[in-house]
Amino acid sequence: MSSRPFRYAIALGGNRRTRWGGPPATLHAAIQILTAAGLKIDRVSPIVATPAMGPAGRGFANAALCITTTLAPVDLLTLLKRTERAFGRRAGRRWGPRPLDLDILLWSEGVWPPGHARSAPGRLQIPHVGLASRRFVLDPLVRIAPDWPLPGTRRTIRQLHARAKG
Ligand code: A4P
Ligand code: MG
Repeated sequence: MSSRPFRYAIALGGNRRTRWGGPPATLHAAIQILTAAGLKIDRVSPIVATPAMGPAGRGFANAALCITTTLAPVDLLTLLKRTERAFGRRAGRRWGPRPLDLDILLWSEGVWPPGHARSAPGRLQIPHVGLASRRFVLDPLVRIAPDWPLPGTRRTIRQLHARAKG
């Protein structure tokens, strides 16, 4: 593991009650638990209510974070998956209802895996594949990282947000 600090943008989403409360309270609790796990939380977006995209049913709460950590991408993903499980997330239908979804959107070093535009299906890929087109990701992210450029393009999050369909 590297000791160099990296910056990441992370997406949070959920549309099920947990023992912490409804989706917004659950996202607040998740941010506290990620802080306790050692991530330095630099910026927190507002928590927004969004209509479900796809077959997930009821509406979601979504948010985004900018963080700093020495964890490499795969180690950060392990921490995020462990946190999802602590909130009752179970492997199941892809895109199904979920108490907590934590996705890595961006990191300071550009793309992951390094030097590859695409990784194998199901394997970690940064930027997240849905980042550029999803309003429920871009709406919170533009509030905290408008000038972050999408690797491999000249476009910023602000520009992607302006182009994303409603
Ligand atoms: N994976 C690959 N790249 C990444 C990354 N950058 N960050 C892999 C996190 N994980 C990544 O993820 C499936 C696999 O993607 C994992 O093995 C991981 O290694 P998952 O979280 O287990 O499954 P998922 O959440 O069902 O898939 P995914 O792709 O995360 O779903 P999405 O794209 O997050 O969509 N509507 C609203 N309004 N708000 C939402 O938040 N979310 C979804 C789920 C659908 N509709 C929604 C929302
Ligand atoms: Mg996910």
